[in-house]
Parts: sequence; C-alpha cells; structure tokens
Amino acid sequence: MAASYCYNRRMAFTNFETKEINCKILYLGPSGAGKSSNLRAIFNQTSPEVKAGLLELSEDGVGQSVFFEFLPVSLGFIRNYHLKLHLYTIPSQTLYETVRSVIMKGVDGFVFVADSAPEKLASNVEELQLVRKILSEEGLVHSDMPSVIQYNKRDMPGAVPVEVLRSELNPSRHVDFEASAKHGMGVLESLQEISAQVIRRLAG
Ligand SMILES: Nc1nc2c(ncn2[C@@H]2O[C@H](COP(=O)(O)OP(=O)(O)OP(=O)(O)O)[C@@H](O)[C@H]2O)c(=O)[nH]1
Ligand SMILES: [Mg+2]
Repeated sequence: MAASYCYNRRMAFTNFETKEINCKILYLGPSGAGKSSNLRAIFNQTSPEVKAGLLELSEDGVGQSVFFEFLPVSLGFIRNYHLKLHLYTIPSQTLYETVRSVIMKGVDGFVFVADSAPEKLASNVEELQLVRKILSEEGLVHSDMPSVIQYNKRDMPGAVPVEVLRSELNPSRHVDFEASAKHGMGVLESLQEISAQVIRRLAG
C-alpha cells in the first residue's frame, strides 16, 4: 500500500488520507518552571472546539510531572487540511532521558519556560544547554527552529529582572515573553507566537 503520510522537518506530519497536518510543539524548561501550568492555562482558556483534551500522565494529576503531558489543539483548516498542534511537556529529570528522546523526535518547535526565581537562574541556563544538546543529537539547531523563550513567574516578589534573564538565556534575541502561567498571563501570547512561527515554516 502506498504511504499516505509524509514527514519531514518542513512539513510536520502530514496525513494525506485523513487530511491532517500535525505539528509537534514541546514545552521545555527546568523542573517546576511552569510547563504544566502553561498547558493547563491553555486548556482552561481555549474554547471547547479548539481543545481536544489534556492527557496528564503524572502520578496523581498534580505536582511534578512523572511521564509527560499532551494537549492537542485544533487551529482550523488550511485548504481542506486540518491543522493540529500537539503540545507536550516532558519532565526534566534525566531518569526519563529515553522518554524524552522519543518525544523529541519530529519536534517542530518549542517553548522554553524559564523560572524567574533567583535561585533557579543556574538551572534555567543548564536546562537550556541540555535542550540544545538533545536537539543537536536530533540534528537540529535552536537558532534554525521555531522557538519562544518564556520568562515565567513574573508575579513572584524578587523575580530576576527580565534584562538579566534575557542576557543569560536569550543573547541571540529569539522572541520572548513575560508570563505568569499560574494566572494565565503571557500563555496564549507564547502559544500564538510559536504557532505562527511553525505555520510560517510550513508555508515557506
Ligand atoms: N507564582 C507563580 N507560581 C507558578 C507560576 N507558574 C507555575 N507556578 C507554580 O510552580 C509550581 C510548578 O509548576 P508546574 O506547572 O507544575 O511546573 P512544571 O514545569 O510542569 O514542573 P515539572 O513537571 O516538575 O518539571 C506549581 O506550584 C505552580 O502553581 C507562576 O506564573 N507564578
Ligand atoms: Mg509538569
């Protein structure tokens, strides 16, 4: 039987039979930075037609993510094709390196969620370096990919100034946003931007 789907880095995963274009977007960042809170805020803020359902594979549905979380979001139709975003979070523990490398496969773009707490500055930097290392193992380079850097927990007293976070984490000036995922702020902006970048890549 002839293959009815196609995957390459420019086209995401296109299934010609079901007329779907599936884009995979990862929410990455150090432990506790607010990756799950982003997905939860998207789930809460989008309309029932857009959200398909949040699959949380954590021990008890709250707290530290044990495995991964998955939220499919429909972006509507482009020339008869259903454009779907698949949002994933992965916990940062190295224990799940195998899971992480499987989920990394075929990534179209990512949102790096940084924690604005001063004591998390070093883990943000380390985690971003790790993300770049894993991407390079997949033959990918951060600067060539759709990406957003999100400075989360801006509501916290004592949050590291954005200029400091920017100089530590984003000297190349990828698109970045301030956010407070817990309060749903900056979350949809980050999602819209990463979606727009992925769509531009598909169209280009
Ligand atoms: N003050 C504040 N707290 C936040 C914000 N975002 C997340 N949190 C809190 O930070 C804690 C961790 O948030 P999660 O969303 O579970 O973080 P995570 O990145 O998914 O963590 P792991 O899955 O363990 O890697 C929770 O208690 C959240 O309520 C924020 O914007 N402001
Ligand atoms: Mg989590």
